[in-house]
Amino acid sequence: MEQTLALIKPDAVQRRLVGAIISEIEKNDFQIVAIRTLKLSIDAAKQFYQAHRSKPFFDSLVGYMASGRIFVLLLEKDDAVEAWRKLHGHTDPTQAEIGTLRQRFGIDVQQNSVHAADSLATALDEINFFFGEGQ
Ligand code: IDP
Ligand code: MG
Repeated sequence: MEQTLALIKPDAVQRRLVGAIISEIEKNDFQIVAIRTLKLSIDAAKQFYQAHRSKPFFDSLVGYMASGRIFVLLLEKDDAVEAWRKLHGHTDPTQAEIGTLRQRFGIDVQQNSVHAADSLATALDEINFFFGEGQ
């Protein structure tokens, strides 16, 4: 069974949307096989988003991701990576398909409520980042 990594970002946790988002995850037939909650340090947020380090929004993104508690979920389903990206929707909530989590819950292009690993390789890296040895 394929696995992927999901984050519920600070904007959604702060607005008490954790239950609603987990409910959608379960309705869409994902199995939640691990879950943890934490507040990222600035350094950890920088490391997690290092692929975006040269983007103009990097410092703002890191500050936002370290601004409050997040939830980290390890999800399992056939085709989990693709299925979770489809459910979470376009980066910009105003462009996200109707019914996707970002369309329903996202505030703006930065505070878009959820994160999905973008490939099988990234999923493995991100799962290791949050659930690997030493965590
Ligand atoms: P994704 O999360 O849909 O894969 P990415 O382009 O990988 O989008 O960007 C990672 C995260 O960085 C986004 O989810 C969002 O929180 C933030 N972000 C992306 N583009 C912008 C932007 O133009 N302004 C501010 N934040 C952005
Ligand atoms: Mg991405």
